Amino acid sequence: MRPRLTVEQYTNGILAGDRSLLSQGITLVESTLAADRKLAKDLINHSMPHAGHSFRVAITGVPGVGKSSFIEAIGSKIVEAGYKLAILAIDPSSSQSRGSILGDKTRMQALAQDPRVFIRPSPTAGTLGGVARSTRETILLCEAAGFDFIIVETVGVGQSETLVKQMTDFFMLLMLPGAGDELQGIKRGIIEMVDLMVINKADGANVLAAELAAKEYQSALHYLSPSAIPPQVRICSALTHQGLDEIVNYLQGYYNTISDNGQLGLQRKRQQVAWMHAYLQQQFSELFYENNSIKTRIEAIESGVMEGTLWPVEAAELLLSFFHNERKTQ
Ligand SMILES: Nc1nc2c(ncn2[C@@H]2O[C@H](COP(=O)(O)OP(=O)(O)O)[C@@H](O)[C@H]2O)c(=O)[nH]1
Ligand SMILES: [Mg+2]
Repeated sequence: MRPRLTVEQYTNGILAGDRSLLSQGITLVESTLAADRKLAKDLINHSMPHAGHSFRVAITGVPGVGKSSFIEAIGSKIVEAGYKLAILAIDPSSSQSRGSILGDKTRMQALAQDPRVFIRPSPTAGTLGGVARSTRETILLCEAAGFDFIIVETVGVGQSETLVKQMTDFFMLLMLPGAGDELQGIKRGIIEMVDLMVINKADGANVLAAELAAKEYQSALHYLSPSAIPPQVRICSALTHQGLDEIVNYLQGYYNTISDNGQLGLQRKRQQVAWMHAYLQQQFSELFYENNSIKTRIEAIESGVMEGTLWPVEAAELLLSFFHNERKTQ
């Protein structure tokens, strides 16, 4: 077992901007070991008063759209603008093979050597709930360590984006130039979360297609938009850096606007409440499925549902009654 530090040692190190202790602290909050959870909770409690002072930006898009290239390119501009940048990459493929993370690390090498940048690939560890919990807590730790611009990169394939939306201030979707009407297989639910759509790879022979797509998307977004600040479309090239300065400017302007008009504060308060409910749901579900009475009966009841002798609702009610009875006798 690795030697554990005290919560004070972790907190003081993180507040002093010690990157190694920040990394260790993140490993701690990612841990699912019961022995680590208590220390992790204490660490979060100690860090919380020092967190919150950052712009949290989600960047998503299908594999190959250029997220890593884009983040490396825009990352240098963000640090040039005076920010300390943390990049958290949630990559579902990383749990199967470490290949993609290594690939990204090589590409992000230039940025990774900058002392104003902290890059952390987060293994998804199989569960979406795990992503939600440890990424939220990782954001807080990075903020406590003084990082004031946080990028959370996810692969735009579905459910993890909804979770990431709940923990960030700004949602950016990267798209490829071309076929505008079918939205490139991106789910409508994801399109509705967008604050900024960026059409990447607008270089060489792609420029015209990118401009056309931008027009189409802009009018499509216009009809979807439920947010106070209408979502925008921009085109850029992570390769030539064309369009990147404008995107950085837009992000800065957006952050200033939502900080000044109170939207940021309100949005984060709502996210805190949602976090509480998400945590409760997770705890209740654990409590239920770890209950002995449930563990011993669930298979038989599942078979009943499979065979059609029990209706799903009837089966669920039955399990709930076993659960309540067992709790009463405890
Ligand atoms: N032409 C062009 N290629 C790009 C651009 N951005 C990324 N690429 C290339 O697209 C491929 C996928 O990029 P990557 O950043 O790994 O995408 P990710 O999977 O979304 O992280 C790589 O071969 C990049 O070099 C761009 O703006 N223009
Ligand atoms: Mg990538």
